[in-house]
Amino acid sequence: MSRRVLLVGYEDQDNLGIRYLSSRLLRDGHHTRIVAFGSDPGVLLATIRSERPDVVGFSLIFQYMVPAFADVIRALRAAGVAAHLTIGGHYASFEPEALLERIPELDSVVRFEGEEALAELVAKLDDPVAWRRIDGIAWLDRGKVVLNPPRTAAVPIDDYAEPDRRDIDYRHQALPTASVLASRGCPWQCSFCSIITFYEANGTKGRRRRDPVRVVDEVELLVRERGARLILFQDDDFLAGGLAARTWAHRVADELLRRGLEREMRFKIACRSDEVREAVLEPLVAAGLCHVYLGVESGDEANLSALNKLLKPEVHLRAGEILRRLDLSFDFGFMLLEPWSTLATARNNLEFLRRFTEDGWAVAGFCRTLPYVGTPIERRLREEGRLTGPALEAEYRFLDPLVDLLWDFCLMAFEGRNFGADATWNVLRGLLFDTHLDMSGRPRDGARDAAARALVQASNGIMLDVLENGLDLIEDGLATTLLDPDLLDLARLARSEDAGIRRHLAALERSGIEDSYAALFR
Ligand code: B12
Repeated sequence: MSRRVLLVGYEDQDNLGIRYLSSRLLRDGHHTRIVAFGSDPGVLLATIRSERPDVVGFSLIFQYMVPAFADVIRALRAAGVAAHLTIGGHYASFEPEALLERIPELDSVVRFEGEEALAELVAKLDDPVAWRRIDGIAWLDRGKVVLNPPRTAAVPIDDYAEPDRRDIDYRHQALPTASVLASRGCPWQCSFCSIITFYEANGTKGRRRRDPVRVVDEVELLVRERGARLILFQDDDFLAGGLAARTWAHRVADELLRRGLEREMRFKIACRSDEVREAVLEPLVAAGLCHVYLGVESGDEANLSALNKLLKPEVHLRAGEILRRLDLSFDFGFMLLEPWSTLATARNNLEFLRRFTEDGWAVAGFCRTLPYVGTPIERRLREEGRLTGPALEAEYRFLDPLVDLLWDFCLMAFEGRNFGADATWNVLRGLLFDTHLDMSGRPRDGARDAAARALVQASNGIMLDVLENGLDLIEDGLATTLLDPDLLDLARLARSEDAGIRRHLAALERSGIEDSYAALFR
């Protein structure tokens, strides 16, 4: 029986989760429609009225969005929507009970990789007994959460049909940008990340790599038939898996070159610093690699150990040098503070950021570690009795109240610079990516690239100087509260300087750096 399924998800970049679900349902002959999640339920309600779906599936990829999803789902029910409402994603997979208790308007939660479970749910929809027996879901039985047995049968990675992109008009994007997944999972066990626990619970521990020829088939279709010019590989770590992974990556590069695609597109990957080597990256650069997202996270040995990154700060510095030598732009994730941080580790991170970004080749920015669900850090903080509140709002204080003061100072001083979708950190990353990109029909403007780098150098310098002065005041006991006049002045200075940077940025931005670009770094 062909069913109508509406899939709703956050979509700054192609939401591959719902697009893989859609292509799986299309294979079974169902009718699917994909819409981006928006916090106004009215828009979705109108779509539901016109689409009349049997099932509405919500993709919750960021846990902080649970309240927004809850409001929309509640409003849909209140408006009389009778479709089966289901949800999936990391938070839903790890916390199905909490989610169903928080949003009892849902009918079910599909846990972990959802393609097969959703296909079975849709197929058995009109048999209320049968669908409630499906493995890998949770549902509400008169207010009581029922967790069905996990789904164990793993789907071979090359059996997944390519994501459904029928509705995406790449050609009208100023820089046509498409996302591709060349593998799923990651072998590394970083304590702040839920990828390994997610795929372990999915019965597919580690990393599964797709056939390189199939990966390039997908890229070729996107470039030559859909007009994509920039490919974002969304693999958590494109080079994870030692020699076998490097050989695999080089086969992807060889296949791109064999088809001459390096002349028509550029691509971005994410990887670790200890995977950055000239001999490993040069073949990828020849095939069109233009940008790397580096999982740096910290420049302090104790922090890196608490984050279980299994590498040293100098490995990051070496990776930065190699990426510069290969003329690759890069951006990186960075946590100034993790739950076991001290003022000394914060100072080491500050000094590391100075060395790593002093030339403005990359934007310095930071956040702090958040105890996301399913992560070893969340578990450890709970065991230490330091995590207060339910997983979703879980909060922790640092071991040293002076580190709490430092973090509160950072929030006050760098609110617009480091935090939020429109943070200067993100916009400057977008700018550097834009100015450094060099491809046929879009040659790099060397002067603009240098100007962008100078602006980033200035912004990095201001942030690090303010942070250093704030740290000095706190460490020397000269500032003991957030209301300390010197801290307030420093924060005011940081914000006014950042406003200055934003004015220069506006002047530099070629009119209308296309949204798709800025979205890259939001
Ligand atoms: C691409 C990506 C982004 C993109 C945005 C993508 C988009 N849609 O616009 C960008 C770069 C913007 C981004 C930013 C951030 N990201 Co991000 N991102 C990812 C990444 C690397 C890939 C997502 C993907 O394509 N996965 C592949 C698909 C196939 O898997 P999937 O999405 O899990 O979907 C499957 C299942 O979950 C399930 N499923 C999912 N949805 C649904 C729905 C239904 C109805 C069903 C039945 C099943 C189902 O079935 C799907 C198919 O198997 C993931 C890591 C990952 N591997 O998933 C992190 C991840 C989602 N990001 C994460 C985070 C924390 C962030 C940031 C907050 C980081 C930061 N500090 O800035 C920001 C937030 C930005 C913001 N706007 O608020 C975390 C979320 C953790 C959490 N518990 O909330 C993840 C899990 C990474 C991690 N290691 O922890 N991100």
